[in-house]
Amino acid sequence: MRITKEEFKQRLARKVRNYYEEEISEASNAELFAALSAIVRDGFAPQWRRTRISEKEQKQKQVYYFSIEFLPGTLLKSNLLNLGWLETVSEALEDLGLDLDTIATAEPDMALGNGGLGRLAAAFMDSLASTGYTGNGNGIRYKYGLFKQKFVNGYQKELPNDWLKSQDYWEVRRESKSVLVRFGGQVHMVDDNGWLVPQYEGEEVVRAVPYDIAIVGYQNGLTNTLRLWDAEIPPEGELNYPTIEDRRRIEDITSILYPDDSNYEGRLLRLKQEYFFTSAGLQSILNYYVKEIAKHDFSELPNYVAIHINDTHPALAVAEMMRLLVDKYRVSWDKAWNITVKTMSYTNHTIMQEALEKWEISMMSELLPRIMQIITEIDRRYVENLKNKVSDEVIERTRIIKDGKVRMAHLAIIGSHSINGVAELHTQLLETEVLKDFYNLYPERFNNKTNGITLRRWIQIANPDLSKLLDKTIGKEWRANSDEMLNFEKYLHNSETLNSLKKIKYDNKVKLAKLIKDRTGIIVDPKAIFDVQVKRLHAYKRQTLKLLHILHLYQDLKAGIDHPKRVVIFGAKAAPSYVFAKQVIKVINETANMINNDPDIHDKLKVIFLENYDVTLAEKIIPAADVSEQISTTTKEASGTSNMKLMANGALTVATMDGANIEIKDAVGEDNIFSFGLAKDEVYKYYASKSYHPRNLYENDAVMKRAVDSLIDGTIPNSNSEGQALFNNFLEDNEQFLVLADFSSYIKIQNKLEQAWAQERLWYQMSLVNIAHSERFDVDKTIKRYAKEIWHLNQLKIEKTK
Ligand code: BZD
Repeated sequence: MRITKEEFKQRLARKVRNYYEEEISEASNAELFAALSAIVRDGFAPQWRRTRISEKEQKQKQVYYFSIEFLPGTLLKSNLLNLGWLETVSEALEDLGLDLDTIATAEPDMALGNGGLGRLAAAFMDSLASTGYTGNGNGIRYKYGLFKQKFVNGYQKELPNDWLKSQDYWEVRRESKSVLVRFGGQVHMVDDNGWLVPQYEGEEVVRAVPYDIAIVGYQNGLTNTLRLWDAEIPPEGELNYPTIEDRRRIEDITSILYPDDSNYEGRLLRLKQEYFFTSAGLQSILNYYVKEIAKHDFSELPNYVAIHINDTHPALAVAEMMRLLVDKYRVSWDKAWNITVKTMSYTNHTIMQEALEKWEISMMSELLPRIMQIITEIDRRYVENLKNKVSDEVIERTRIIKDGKVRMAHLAIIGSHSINGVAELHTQLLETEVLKDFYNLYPERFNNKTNGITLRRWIQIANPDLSKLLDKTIGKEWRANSDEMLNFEKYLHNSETLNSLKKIKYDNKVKLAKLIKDRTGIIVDPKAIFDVQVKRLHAYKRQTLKLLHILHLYQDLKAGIDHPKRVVIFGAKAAPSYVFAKQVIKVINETANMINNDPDIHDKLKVIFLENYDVTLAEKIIPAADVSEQISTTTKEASGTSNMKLMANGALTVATMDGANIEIKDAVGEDNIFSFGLAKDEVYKYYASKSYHPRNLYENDAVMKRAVDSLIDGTIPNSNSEGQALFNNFLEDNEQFLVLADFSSYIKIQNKLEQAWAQERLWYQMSLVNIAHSERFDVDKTIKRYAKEIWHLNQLKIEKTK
């Protein structure tokens, strides 16, 4: 549905009058946002309805993406873009003396995720709709999103993120679709006409109420649904006379998002969350299937439904599906198992041991007694089946239940027909190292799906000037079909284009410099190299290596050795309980303070750690980056996605050969990336032989020693104990992230980068190549591979709106 400027202005005036009895000129920013988002909602409502009707009519197979995190950020501009209204609305507002960007600041950032995993889930939602598939998200409507980060004396403090405090404008409560989820109590199996059915006693009943969020496809008339579940007191009859304590206990289930990324904490409430949204989602899927598709013929289920398990948090889906099919719908175990495996697929996001979920049997039996019985039976049959086929060792290594614990990855793998990693190297490591036994058992289940990013958000919305340059050079087609971006490479020797690229980057840097000044009071020179590392704070991501480089530059400058001007920009949250990560934040903040206030340094080097990195802030930093730091210990970063966003905006990558960095290098060629560091085999050699002795490196390298010593010799004020902690960590025998092992190679590549920076034309040529080849990481390509190779979906036929 098209809209003209005049129509839009009229609608806005009407909404503001209806809602607030005001004229546009009197409305506050928040009121304008409310009115504008209501117009957008009216805009997609008809196609949302039409999509639902078409689904019922066409009965196409649908995928349900189960994820404990979704991190969409804000939705106003992306909904406008996807409706095809962005330009018109932005211009109409300008006519009225208003600014869309200002109005958009009233929208809270929907931070229902920690980092890459949650952001990927949100990108997949946008992409499924935009590529024309019917895909549904299934997750949790957390009352409090990821904490807001503040720095106090250089330390991270966490503040609650009460994002629902102002009304949420995008969700629709669908009470009629509520289901009940049961926890605890006792189960007894009783005979009912020859069928053993569970009888529950003393269990806690929780009502799961869905809130649906529209996911508007990119100018294709399709609108999908992201369904987030809220935990509420059950209706009377299930729980009579609830006390305040009952209410609190139930509401707690969906109260907070666990702020741990790449780490596992075996807490009861987390297990409750996992079962809550998994059970609610599956019940509602099967309700729909029974009503709309095939009554009670479940053998057809895999032809209509695909369920994706995003990391192991929803892995209970395997057991819950069995429970529903066997107990509720009375399908035989063998049939039900066959249906379950054909329906489920699973993505692994990490090879780090500390992130792999393992639940105590005792905890699971108490909270989910029937589910624990079912998992025990799945495990028993698994062992039974493999006896005499493979060695007992392999069985013991791969079975679900081991040493009093339920291994969730094993449940997901045994219960799925597809298991994928998120970048080529990562999948290869799953096959050859981490899940080797499973790969030998089920090689056909393993496949790679390299991650992707929504170019719509990261170029079209975040970088409008670059978008216009692409339109002007290669035409507008790239906006719908990213293959076209490769044509940008034809402009490699076109001076006008290179100059435009330079100007666009400069203008974006001026804007970011202003934001930095507003937020920190620090003035940075937009002519300096903007060197960016934005991602969660984690030892394996090695913000520490960047810190050592900063200290090295500082000492050089103090000693009169010159370097090009550089502004190092960090954005990173640490898990509240992750002591080392918080120590790193403190040391970086104190280092920044020291350098930024040193009159000898002036503006040759600035270090900016921006608070509260989130999707909204990313949209401002990424278009202004010259350099993208992707420096994780090789083998540790499953894929990375900020690497893709930054290259798409023309930043040049400094990269270890880890995760998707390898594929970026492959796409742009080795002359257009700065790669360094240990190779995979060298890393594994260190691990296997336990022969990494960083102290030797440190004693024999004066440059390294000078940087590392500055952590403990009083150079950096106010951070003695934290500096000491970092120092000790770097020098520990067999330190697992190999920071010092990569130090000198990192310094060398940074020197090479400085030389490239001096050759301006060459720099922007490299930048141009990176932009052109970012098409390879378009999430729509990723999603089409999932749709074809894992979920076996067809596109929904829907009339394109006029
Ligand atoms: O997933 C990340 C990986 O570290 C990245 O390499 C990868 O690009 C993305 C997307 O595939 N993993 C996470 O973000 N993990 C978590 O956020 C997480 C959250 C809760 C518990 C465990 C892990």
